[in-house]
Amino acid sequence: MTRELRNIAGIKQSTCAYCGVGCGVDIHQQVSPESTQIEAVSLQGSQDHPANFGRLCVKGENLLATTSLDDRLLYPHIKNERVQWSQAIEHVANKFNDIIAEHGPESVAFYVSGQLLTEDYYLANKLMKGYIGSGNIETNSRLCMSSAVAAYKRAFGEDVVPCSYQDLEQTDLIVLVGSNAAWTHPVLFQRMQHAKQINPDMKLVCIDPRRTQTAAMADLHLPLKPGTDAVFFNGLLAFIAAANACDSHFIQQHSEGFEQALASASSYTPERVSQICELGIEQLLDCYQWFIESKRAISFYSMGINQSSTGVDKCNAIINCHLASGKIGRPGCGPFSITGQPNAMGGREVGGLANQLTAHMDIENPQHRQSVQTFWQSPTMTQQPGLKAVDMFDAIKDNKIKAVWIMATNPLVSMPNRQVIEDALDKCELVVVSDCVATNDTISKADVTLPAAGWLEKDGMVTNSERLMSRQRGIIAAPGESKSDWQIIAEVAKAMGFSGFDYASVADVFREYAKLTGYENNGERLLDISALAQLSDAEYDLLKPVQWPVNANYPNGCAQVFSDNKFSTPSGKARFLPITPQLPQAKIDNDYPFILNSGRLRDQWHTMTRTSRADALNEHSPQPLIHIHPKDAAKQQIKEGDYVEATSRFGKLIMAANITEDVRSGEVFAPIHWSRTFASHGCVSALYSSVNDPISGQPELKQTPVAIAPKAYETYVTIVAHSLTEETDNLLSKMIPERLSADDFWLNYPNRALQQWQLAMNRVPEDLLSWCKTFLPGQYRWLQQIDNNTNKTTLLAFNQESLVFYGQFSALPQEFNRPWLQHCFDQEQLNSDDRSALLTSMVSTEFCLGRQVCSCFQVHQQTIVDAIEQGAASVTELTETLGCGGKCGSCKPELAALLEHHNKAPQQSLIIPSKEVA
Ligand SMILES: Nc1nc2c(c(=O)[nH]1)N[C@H]1C(S)=C(S)[C@@H](COP(=O)(O)OP(=O)(O)OC[C@H]3O[C@@H](n4cnc5c(=O)[nH]c(N)nc54)[C@H](O)[C@@H]3O)O[C@H]1N2
Ligand SMILES: Nc1nc2c(c(=O)[nH]1)N[C@H]1C(S)=C(S)[C@@H](COP(=O)(O)OP(=O)(O)OC[C@H]3O[C@@H](n4cnc5c(=O)[nH]c(N)nc54)[C@H](O)[C@@H]3O)O[C@H]1N2
Ligand code: SF4
Ligand SMILES: [Mo]
Repeated sequence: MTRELRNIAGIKQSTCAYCGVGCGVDIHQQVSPESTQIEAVSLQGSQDHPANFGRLCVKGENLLATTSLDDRLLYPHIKNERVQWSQAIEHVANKFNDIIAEHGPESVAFYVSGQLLTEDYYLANKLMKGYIGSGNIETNSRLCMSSAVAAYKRAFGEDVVPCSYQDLEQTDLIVLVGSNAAWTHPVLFQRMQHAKQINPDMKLVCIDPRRTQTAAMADLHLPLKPGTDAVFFNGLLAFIAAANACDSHFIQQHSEGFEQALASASSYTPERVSQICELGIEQLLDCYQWFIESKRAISFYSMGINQSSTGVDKCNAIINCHLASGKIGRPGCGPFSITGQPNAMGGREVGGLANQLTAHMDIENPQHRQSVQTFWQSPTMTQQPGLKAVDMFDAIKDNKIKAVWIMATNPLVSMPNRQVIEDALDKCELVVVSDCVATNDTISKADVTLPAAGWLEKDGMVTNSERLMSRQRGIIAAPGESKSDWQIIAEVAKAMGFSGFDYASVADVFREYAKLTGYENNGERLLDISALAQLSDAEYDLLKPVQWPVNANYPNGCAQVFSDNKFSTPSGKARFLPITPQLPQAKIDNDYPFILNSGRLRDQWHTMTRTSRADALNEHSPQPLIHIHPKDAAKQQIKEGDYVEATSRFGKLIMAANITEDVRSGEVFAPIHWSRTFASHGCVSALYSSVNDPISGQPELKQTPVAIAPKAYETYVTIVAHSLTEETDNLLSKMIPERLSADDFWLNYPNRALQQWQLAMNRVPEDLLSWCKTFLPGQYRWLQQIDNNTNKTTLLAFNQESLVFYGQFSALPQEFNRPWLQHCFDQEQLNSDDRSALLTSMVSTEFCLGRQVCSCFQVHQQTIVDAIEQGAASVTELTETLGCGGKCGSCKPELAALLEHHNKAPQQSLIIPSKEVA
């Protein structure tokens, strides 16, 4: 086996911290001349990493900026008091032990994350299931992958992703379902684009109610009615059968349940599907026809499928079509569930979900429980699955669970129905949070905070969407007293009195896990990496990316699983599932007549704890916008840029309106990234109910009924201030939210050099100058300009001649020109033209460039439009002229959309515009 990794002096390879694509990154390191510590100087995509072959998206390109020490959690704290590690560990261990002694093992829980590394995850699971003896270890992957996991298990007998990225280059058709890969898995999307260039006959279909950038780049966009995907795929199954396009040999020899599945699907004629899904019949038939005509096809699905109260059925409806047409187990084929988090897959392997054991063993199988207990030589073993995420937080709220340890996730923001989560954490006797940052919403509820080493500082394994295991490498020293999660877990376990947690290194933990995958496996489970159980520390350190299984049969890993058509079910056959499609439980009515959809933006990651640190990533979508169809906006009397309040039965949000035909009428969309840390009313998940899939427990996070209305305030305020000192920064962040009433609005734009706030209030401060001065105590020169015509007051403060504070109060919402203000603050002596322009809000036109489209080269929309008008006719020409799209390529879909919008077809591909459906 070749395990040698290129380890050129000065360059070390690691894996990107973000999405499940799992791109390799080469880090250029050097010894810092000042501190003599190793520092990372620059980074680039690894040319030889099979996930990306050198490519990175914009988030990956900006990874190094996220390792700054601003707002890092550096020391352990109990009740906000800094303590020694020994005190913190003892406190957590004693409290867990006391609560378990009094109330039993089910009274405690861990809530962990697909952003832990495999070794961290493995130990957390081992401690809870085999030592504490409860199944109550749950993970944010419940919100993300659990429907896909359950469906694979139902169909294949095991949670095995049957595809590899190289399949994307060897296929004739990719159907993206509920995936905005252009933004969420950009490097894979670029691979698809590249494959299309090589094979112009290859087709991309995008099934998404919204016209996303992915949809805009597809050959066919099917903007189906939200939640009707199972109808669509039942229809496809019936169509395959009716067209005699079944693979009868596969069905007969290698599968079971076809007849029943077809019986459930046969009434879904194309006409009926077109009616229920609200799709044009021609478009629908095009897609169905392409599927049966294509020798090879991949369904590439993600959150639009999984985050549903019937997500498991939807996944199986997709899998059924692949089984029926024999499009599985061979190159270029398969139902490809794409993972979100960098190590969601690793979590699935080690049994991070409450209803799993470890190494794909079954928690409800007594033999498997015995095997794992024997292997661990552990004192106990949970006899039952633990509580799934929604039930777990309910149990905390009901005081059944009295201690919870949250690692690497921010559930107050990401779980549905925030009020329940907030109540639960308020009531819980002990909330421990391990995180890298000092501030996030969940940390505000913690009794104990434990500083975790983060990306680039910690070592371990991650598995990407195609079962490829890659090393994340600790290259720089962990700051302050932060430690790797596996070390923290092992220390708490030992302090609780358990043996079995003495590991000399992270490689030691990995070897144990690798060995367990082969233990009493007997070929029953494909997840077998036992060939890696003997790695020396040095070999582990140099391990090259490898796809599991990695065992005696596949010593170098295996890209194509199921090529022998043997599945992990008792019969060895794949299973069809009969699917009866259900609509979302979220139903509109007169009070809540719109469906709120939620999802991701290109340059932000989840609750922004990482991406907000990289200024380059904060310009593409600086504020959260709620997308509303023009018809609905007219009906609700909402204009572009108005503040809009969206209210559900569970919560409300306030965001500015973006009126666009990209969403269907009747549906609004909001991004998931803003939390209470960055905005007063930006938390979208708060509006969702706890309704979840009865099999997987995955919450219905794509549909919730809402009412929308414009929201007017007495006064709209912009505040921009220099980050003069930590004190002035803290003053603003603390005082602004405190000064405002619960109904007022505030938004804090992340930026490292400038504090930037937008407020909207119902009470106008009597004396604006004194109001502003309280944010900036000290000797500054203040200027005030009142414009009675426009009802605007502008206040400036200067330190000598340099601008340190800008405040504007207005009776109407104001455009906030960030590049212009930045330009003014950047001057050591503010020139007089800029000063009067600031006082009169006459923004110099050179700064009126619209949104930043390309984050790598900071190219704004107007510049691109100008270039198009001057003749640039393709993405390549735009790149040649302006640079945009020439580095990471994440903005290419937007460039193509701008070209299309300005009447220049971006490529030969036929783009069918989204059809508006009443
Ligand atoms: N930039 C960025 N990339 C990320 C992340 C991030 O935070 N930021 N997070 C990562 C993670 S953890 C995940 S899980 C992935 C998620 O990756 P994706 O699943 O691609 O992302 P989402 O934006 O959540 O949702 C995808 C699409 O589902 C659509 N949708 C909504 N309802 C339906 C429906 O009923 N049917 C269909 N067919 N589609 C529907 C939405 O309109 C949306 O465009 O992204 C990963 N990559
Ligand atoms: N409405 C709605 N809600 C959603 C979704 C949606 O589409 N719509 N998507 C859901 C999905 S798919 C997901 S994956 C979740 C994501 O939601 P979360 O997982 O809650 O969001 P993150 O911001 O990624 O939180 C990760 C936390 O871990 C910390 N962290 C990073 N690295 C480490 C580490 O090495 N160790 C430790 N201890 N901490 C670390 C970060 O600072 C951060 O605070 O949101 C879910 N919620
Ligand atoms: S696609 Fe982007 S975010 Fe995902 S792993 Fe690659 S570089 Fe990181
Ligand atoms: Mo996710």
